[in-house]
Amino acid sequence: MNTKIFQIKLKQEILRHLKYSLGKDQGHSTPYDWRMALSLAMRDMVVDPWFDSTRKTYEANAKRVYYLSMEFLIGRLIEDVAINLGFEDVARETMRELGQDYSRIVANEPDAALGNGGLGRLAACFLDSLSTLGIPAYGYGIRYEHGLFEQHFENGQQIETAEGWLAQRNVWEFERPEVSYPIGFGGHVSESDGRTVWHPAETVRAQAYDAPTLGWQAKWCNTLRLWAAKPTRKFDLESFNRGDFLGASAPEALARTISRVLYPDDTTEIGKELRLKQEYFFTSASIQDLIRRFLSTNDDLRNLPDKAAIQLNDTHPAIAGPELIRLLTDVHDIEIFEAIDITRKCLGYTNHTLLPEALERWPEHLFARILPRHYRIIEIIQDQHLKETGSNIRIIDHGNVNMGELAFIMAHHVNGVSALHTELVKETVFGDLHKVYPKRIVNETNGITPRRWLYSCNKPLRELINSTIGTKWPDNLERLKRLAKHADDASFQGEFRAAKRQNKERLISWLNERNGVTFNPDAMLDVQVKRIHEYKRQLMNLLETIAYWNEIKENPTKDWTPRVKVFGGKAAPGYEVAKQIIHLINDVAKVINNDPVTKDYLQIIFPPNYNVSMAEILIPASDLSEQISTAGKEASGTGNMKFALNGALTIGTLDGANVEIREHVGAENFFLFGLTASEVVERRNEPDYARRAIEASPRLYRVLNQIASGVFSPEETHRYGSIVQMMYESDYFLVTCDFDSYFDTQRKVDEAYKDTKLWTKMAILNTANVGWFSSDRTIKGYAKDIWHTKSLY
Ligand code: 4GP
Repeated sequence: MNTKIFQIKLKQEILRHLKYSLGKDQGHSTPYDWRMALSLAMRDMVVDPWFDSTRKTYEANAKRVYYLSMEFLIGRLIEDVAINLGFEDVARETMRELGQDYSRIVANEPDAALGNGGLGRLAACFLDSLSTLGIPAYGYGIRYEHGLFEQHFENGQQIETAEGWLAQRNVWEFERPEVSYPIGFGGHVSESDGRTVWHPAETVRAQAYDAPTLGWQAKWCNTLRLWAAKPTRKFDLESFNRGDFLGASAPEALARTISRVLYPDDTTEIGKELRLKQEYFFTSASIQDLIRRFLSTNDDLRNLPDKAAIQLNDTHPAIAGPELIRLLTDVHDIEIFEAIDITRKCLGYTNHTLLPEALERWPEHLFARILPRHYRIIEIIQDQHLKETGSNIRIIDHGNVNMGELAFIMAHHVNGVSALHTELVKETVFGDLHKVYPKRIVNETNGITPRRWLYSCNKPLRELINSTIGTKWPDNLERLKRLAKHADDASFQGEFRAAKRQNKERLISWLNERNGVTFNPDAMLDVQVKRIHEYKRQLMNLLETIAYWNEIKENPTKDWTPRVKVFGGKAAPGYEVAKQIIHLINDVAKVINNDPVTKDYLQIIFPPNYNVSMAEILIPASDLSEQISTAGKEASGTGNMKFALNGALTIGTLDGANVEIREHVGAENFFLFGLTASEVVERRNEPDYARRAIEASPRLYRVLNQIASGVFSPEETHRYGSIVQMMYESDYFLVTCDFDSYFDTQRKVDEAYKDTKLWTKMAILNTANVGWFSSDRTIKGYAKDIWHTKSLY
């Protein structure tokens, strides 16, 4: 369609929605109304590609991917949809004609934050790639009323408040009251006439809400189907008439509890029962739904594996195995061992972490009480596994039901998310099972969608790339390699730097407006954004910052490289050490940012409430990417890929996907430091390794003393005593052992930054060489190795 005509049509549609969908007069419309009207007009344009894709899938009776995930960290959608439809400029211009500022309207959209971090964002990138590649797929998850908590700082400490994305209408979704399934909990199991029957004590309904997920250039569109919990009995009129108003609404309130909040990860003190119910709730609904879809065009459930590839995003939906077996046997009369076999052919399982505390285990008594039928099925799966393999690895062990073992035993493939992580999965968490099933574990290194993480979030660089190598790269990211030959070219370098500068200026005005903070755009922007966790070592970054501050103070006239250190991230509400680290960062920032001697060289910024939208502003502006986890602990990382793609250099350990990023960009374009995964394991066996490392490092010793003596917390000198003590006495994540190597490497970073030409060349070579980390490549890997699905166009 000609752009002008398109613009006229879009304008008409926006005005029509304003009037007829929102009931608003143009003269009295608020920015909210305009955003809704624009979004609804855009949503209409997605419906045809969506229907076409569904129709083609049914016509081909094609195999579908079902991606089951407790988390989808989606972020905002207006821009995403606009770029996929190819009408970003039209939308901007149309809004301008209507007297509205498109950028402001877009920025008003709340983030759909239905996830905690990497795992949830990966699921969102995968939806994007599945649609871009034309692979029929459903994302299945929970429509939480409250997404990830909002973070505020009060006196430097994290305060959490409930997030409320659904307080405003979620325009992208279609409510499906007619698609709902009963989900049972508790009760007992009986046998009659050779049939096993589960009689749940409590039942809720899972009701579907569908959001179309559009691919690049709108060639394909899949569905994200999220389940909301509803009561089976709406309202207790009898109680109401008796005057018991609260009691009358109890069934609804109780049912809704299940889809009310996203659990923050990393905590152990969770409402275990509710979390287990959440997992079963969305998994059961999804399995019932995919069986119904299969049976609408096929008759024999024995063929389900030809039509359904079910991917478990971590163990959270691991109950899918027993649930599918239950439905196949109890409802569809398939013999149980055959049902186990069919189920295994459908399931794949992705592991995302080696942290032992993150591997889900349910107390046996709790599990058996909530899911008595599944408990029995798991006993049968376990018996079969023990008999057939001679292995002694049990699913039910020491009073726990181990979801990792269950997922492993019930999946035809198990994958890790980076080459190193996959090897460690084979050696550690699933070492014994790997020996029994040596072909089961495969690697699928993570990826990121270049549509959101470059094309949309970094317009200056996008334009430069387009004008240098053409416009075919967003769905073929390895084409960025063509930039490499311009890496030394002075004029290209100048434009590359100008793009970075524009992004920094955008960040400055955003920070200024939001937090009243600004920074020197010539300074190196050094960024660590991710969940706050001891293994990610924000603490080491901070200790190094203090050491650098000390050096500058001692010799203030030296030619220091100015740095702005940005931290961003949330700590799980129950994770005390992580919360203390946040407090310490804010305390240190207060002192350093007010030091007149160092202020031209060093600044710390910690904007609260890091989320997807903040990442989209921060990452394109960054010069240095901090990927400094203890080797062997970060399964992959995906932030590392986003930074490199946007031309930031990495300072990092040989951990997760850093290893592969370094291979792709070249060792000379990556700042490596620290112990390797195997050295970490060895070092932990050495007696008193932390104390010895501190004693060997006068710099570190001094920094720890400063913290311990209250330099950064004069009002409460012992505030961080326990952190310092932990550094001396345990330091499980080896901050002390890697500190000197990290500090020295940071000084090499300083030197490199001074050499503008060299730095720019390295940055260009990062962008040029990380095309392999597109999630399109990752999804092609899953499709070929695990799902055996094809693109339908
Ligand atoms: C994360 C891992 O910590 C991260 O390394 C990885 O890139 C990401 O999954 C995606 O695979 N894990 C989680 C989690 O977010 O909740 O376990």
